[in-house]
Amino acid sequence: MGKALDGVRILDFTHVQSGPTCTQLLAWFGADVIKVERAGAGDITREQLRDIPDADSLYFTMLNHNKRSVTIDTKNPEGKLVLEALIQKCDVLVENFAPGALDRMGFTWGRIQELNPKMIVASVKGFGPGPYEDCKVYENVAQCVGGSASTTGFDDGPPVVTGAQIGDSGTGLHLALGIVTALYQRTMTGRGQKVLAAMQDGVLNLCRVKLRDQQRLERTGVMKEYPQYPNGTFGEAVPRAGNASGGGQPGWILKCKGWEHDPNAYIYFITQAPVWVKICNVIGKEEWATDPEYATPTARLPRLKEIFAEIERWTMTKTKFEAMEILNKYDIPCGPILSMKEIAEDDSLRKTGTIVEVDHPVRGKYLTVGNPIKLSDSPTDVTRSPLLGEHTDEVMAELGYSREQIEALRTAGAI
Ligand code: CAO
Repeated sequence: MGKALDGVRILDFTHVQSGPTCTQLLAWFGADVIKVERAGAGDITREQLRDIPDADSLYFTMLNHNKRSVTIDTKNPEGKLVLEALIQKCDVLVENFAPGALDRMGFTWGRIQELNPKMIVASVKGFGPGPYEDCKVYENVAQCVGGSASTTGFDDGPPVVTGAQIGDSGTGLHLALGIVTALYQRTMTGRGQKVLAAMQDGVLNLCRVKLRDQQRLERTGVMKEYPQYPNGTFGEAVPRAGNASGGGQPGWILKCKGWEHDPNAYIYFITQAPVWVKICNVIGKEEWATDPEYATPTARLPRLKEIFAEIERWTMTKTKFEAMEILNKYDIPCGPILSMKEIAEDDSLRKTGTIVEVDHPVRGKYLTVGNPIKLSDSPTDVTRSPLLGEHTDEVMAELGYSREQIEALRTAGAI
């Protein structure tokens, strides 16, 4: 079966995490992704956080599946010519260099358009146009400036960054959508365009509900589903809400059997209004189902701490999996806190291709996260990440270079 993006050629000038997550997705959908790296060095993540000497790190391998790697020194005049040939052959150039780096290399938007007016140039930057547009940005900086850190954690503690890489992988995902959208528009206009995904914007997009709450707070001075209500105080800005649900159905993380020695023996429990009576029955508080102090969502809001404490008395008598099984029978929304170890060993995730085992010639077998987006007519086969420059000769030959020319460029340090 063909792939959704068969025939689309991506000039992948990305490094570290945000850009590579984007181009990996495009590769999984069938695009031919040609990753350009510096000879002898390559993407810096090849050697970051190494767990096996001389093998490409998991950081690199897990972000660069299904791609080809070519080495080009794009500051070498002859290397620049090779890059120009690639620009003419490809549909999309994706980059996440520090602001201005592509221009300094000589590949301005104007120059790229001269070479290929159909080229889509897609960039991840830390910030959009404005006072910080020239700044370099990494994941946690994006989480801090995008509203995530100030709204994550507990009220009595400092701002907290989340383990989910919403700044890098999240922005990569935004950029991928921008690219396929621009490719679609190009089918009608015949023209390329610039696509920009700023990490601050991407994080803020994922923190949309917190900007909602900021405006609710300004209007009413209180948010009744927040743990600060009814006894705490609200300031001028959305406070950190601990484990409270971001939506209209109150939830919290509760201890389960074994919590004293297992840091993940917890369950997320949602007191969804339509199943309130069932919750009361399960935890043995049948009287709450009809008691006007507890029977309606509004009546419960000032009592959430007490209610969750009572539910926790029940969850502590069950393991998180036992609790999940019982609660699901009654359609009570909940979820065990799964450790990475449990996720890695989860058979159902392996069956769906969400967790994939990959074989690598240097590091051997390792686990990765497969394509989280499943297309019924474009299934994903995850193949290993390329070795540095593994496809240089192959791609150069496709560009029309002879064996002798390739060797001469290599001797000149251009590839
Ligand atoms: N040949 C020759 N030179 C090359 C090259 C190649 N194949 N590939 C890259 N280079 C050069 C660049 O041209 C740049 O040179 P100049 O500084 O002289 O212009 C240089 O390598 C370094 O690029 P960089 O500034 O992007 O890299 P850095 O390690 O200093 O910064 C980062 C890294 C991520 C902070 C920065 O790239 C950035 O802010 N990117 C945008 C935001 C982003 O994506 N952040 C998330 C990264 S994932 O956590």
